[in-house]
Amino acid sequence: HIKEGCEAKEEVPPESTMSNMNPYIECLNPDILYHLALSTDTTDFPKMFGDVRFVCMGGTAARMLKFANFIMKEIGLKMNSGVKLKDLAEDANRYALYKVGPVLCASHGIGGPSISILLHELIKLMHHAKCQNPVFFRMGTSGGINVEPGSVVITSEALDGQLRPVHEVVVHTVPELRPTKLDRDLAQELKSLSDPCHDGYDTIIGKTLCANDFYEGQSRLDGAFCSYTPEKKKAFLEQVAGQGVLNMEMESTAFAAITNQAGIRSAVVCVTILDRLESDQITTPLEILKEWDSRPQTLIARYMQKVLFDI
Ligand code: R2B
Ligand code: URA
Repeated sequence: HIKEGCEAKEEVPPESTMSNMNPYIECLNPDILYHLALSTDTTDFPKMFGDVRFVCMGGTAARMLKFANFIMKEIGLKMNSGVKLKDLAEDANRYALYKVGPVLCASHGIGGPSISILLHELIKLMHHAKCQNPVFFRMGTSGGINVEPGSVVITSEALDGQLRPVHEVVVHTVPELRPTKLDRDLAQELKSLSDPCHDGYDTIIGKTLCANDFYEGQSRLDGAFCSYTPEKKKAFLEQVAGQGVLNMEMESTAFAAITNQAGIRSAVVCVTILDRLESDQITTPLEILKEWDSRPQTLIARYMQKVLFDI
């Protein structure tokens, strides 16, 4: 018989902090995260992913492997140095997934549909792992508008191709418009960690236009087809620049809307690799592009170091 007030406290792990989760997930036994080749019956999610505090996403597997190795050094997981990182989703052959201590790194491919599938599965992963308040980042490349190439843009607001701050999901033939809300404080905090004089490039906050295509969707004149004139292109770019749009890419609305729906703090940080008022083709040498590619990574690493080590 245990005396009142002396009961041994059982350690019950808290539930995940994800909001608005699909109630039917609880009926799945197992839940198969098909595109990550992970399943709740073969992986102990709380044990393997329960300590994740940051989820970083970028377009390609190579960029995310580079980032995972970089962050391993930056957050001082020295015991792992020399260890080859394993792609935890390699069996599915779709996205790459690397874990470095509290940082999960995933490649998302190109466009809204691709990042949307990954986000569904990563948010379920967070939920099954009972993760607490993870912060999500998208780090990528973009086309700048009237912005010096090589600058870093932190997105204040993600707009779709119709300049609406929404991500459209068609459900049963009906378009549902989900708000693309990003965390303002996180964007400001990231910007405060930039140092233009020392970095040698600018880091600016502004709106991002998210297109469903790289060519006509971004008013390029170099696609296989083109249904407008150079004058119309110029007028369009100047119009969106006038509305505060600094860059164009292809995933920010889905990323912002889906993380917002799950109650996850998130930020989009993209380097601009050309000025779309000057050109459409990307002629910058690969070596320079590689260096530019690492700029969003550097900023996000500074943020993680600050949060983890309070420096
Ligand atoms: C930026 O670059 C890719 C297209 O080249 C796309 O994923 C994006 O958002
Ligand atoms: N990514 C895009 O989507 N557009 C660009 O112009 C460059 C990178």
